[in-house]
Amino acid sequence: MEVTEQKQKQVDYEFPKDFWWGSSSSATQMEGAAAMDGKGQNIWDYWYEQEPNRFHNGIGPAETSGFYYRYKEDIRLMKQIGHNSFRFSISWSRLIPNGTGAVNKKAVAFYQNVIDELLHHDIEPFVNLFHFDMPMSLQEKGGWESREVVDAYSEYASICFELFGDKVKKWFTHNEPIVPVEGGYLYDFHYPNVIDFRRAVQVGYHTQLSSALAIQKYREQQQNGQIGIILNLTPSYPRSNNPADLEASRIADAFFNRSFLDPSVKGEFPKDLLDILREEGYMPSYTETDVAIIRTNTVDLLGVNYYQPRRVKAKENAVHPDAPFMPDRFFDSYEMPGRKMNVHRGWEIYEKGIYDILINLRDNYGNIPCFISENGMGVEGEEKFRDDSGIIQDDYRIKFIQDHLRWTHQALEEGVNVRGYHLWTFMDNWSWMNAYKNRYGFVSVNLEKGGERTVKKSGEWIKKVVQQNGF
Ligand code: BGP
Repeated sequence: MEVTEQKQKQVDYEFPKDFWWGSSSSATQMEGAAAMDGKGQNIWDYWYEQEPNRFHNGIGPAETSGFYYRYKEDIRLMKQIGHNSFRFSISWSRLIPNGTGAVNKKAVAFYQNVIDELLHHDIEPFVNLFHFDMPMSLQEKGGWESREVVDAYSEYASICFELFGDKVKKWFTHNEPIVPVEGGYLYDFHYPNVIDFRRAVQVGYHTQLSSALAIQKYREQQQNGQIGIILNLTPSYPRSNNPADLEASRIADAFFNRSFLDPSVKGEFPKDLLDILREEGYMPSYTETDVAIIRTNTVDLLGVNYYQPRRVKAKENAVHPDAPFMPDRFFDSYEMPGRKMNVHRGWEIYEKGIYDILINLRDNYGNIPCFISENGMGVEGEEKFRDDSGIIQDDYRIKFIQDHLRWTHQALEEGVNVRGYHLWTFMDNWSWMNAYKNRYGFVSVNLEKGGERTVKKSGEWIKKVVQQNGF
């Protein structure tokens, strides 16, 4: 009786038994050792060599957070703060330095050690195959624009399943596949810094095809695990219910969400997106055989990344007839007055977005098994929150997580098949052009002190949440 009362008082939001608690990360952002032990260059290593000025404070991907050397200490800390699962990615250019051909034995040993170490601590490895890091030798062959590179990826995926599939039972083909399309081929924030809608469409289509091919390979190997994809399903909220705003949001959603969500879960691209591509003359080159592969190889499991909403409105001004074709031809972004902000990162906070995504998956995507694979709060200058005892007092992050977990819990109560919550990220890491500007971790990485790890207040807090399976 007493115990029940105490439990009731402690936990207002109880999560299902076996809920996945943990965090997510990526190879380029945390391994470091970018030129060590035979790793080949990827597009980040190369781009940094060419234009170091494009990275915050000129810090490149060479020595990010040092997980390559310190993985044992880091995994111990994961255990300490209660993780039962952890997502990382394999660096394609570490495993297969030229993208195809010889496998790097030192890389095999490293990933094997990481997997063993996680399992030793009862932390389930969730392994992602591609997190923005195309091997440079394959970028030189056209990257995702090239059908040959799609085959190279499917070969790489197959090698990963053979090497690690006996122990890894959760696989992901891509993280946020729309981002390299946007960054590399539309808006100039990833290498190869192309701005060309036609090429962007080809890249997107080939990426989706590569995912389906990897799924096919995985099923052929019959390893009794699950394979999925991780998508940033940022909802597109219209400014108003005016039909022009609604239309703007529908089209933004087709370009940025349903473009990967529909083929990944349903095996087909959204009709309204295809209509636009056909009408405007931007269909990618494809074969019926490949389309059939996409149709039949859909995911078992979906990872949902959510940080902030996208708000859109109808175009304020007509587009110049000679302007190059861009998705933004159909909508403008909209800053909602009175919106709540994470002032430390300049992103809106809208917790209910996480619920809206989950309900959409329940109602329109067959209630597919899913989990929150990234959510988190970036903070610039977080060192200022370190107190005299050396701990970062990140109460704002605890509040952010609580508020998103409440909506996740609500979705669970309403029957959504949501299986877990992973924070971005375990420890502060390097982030693409922003380098170490925004900190996200449960654990701080003090760059001034040789990367010293210290658990933040949020790390202590999550430990309790996991112990109680709720808060
Ligand atoms: C997500 C990516 C992560 C990470 C995060 C934070 O979209 O999947 O890799 O970069 O964004 O980004 P930033 O450091 O730019 O705030």
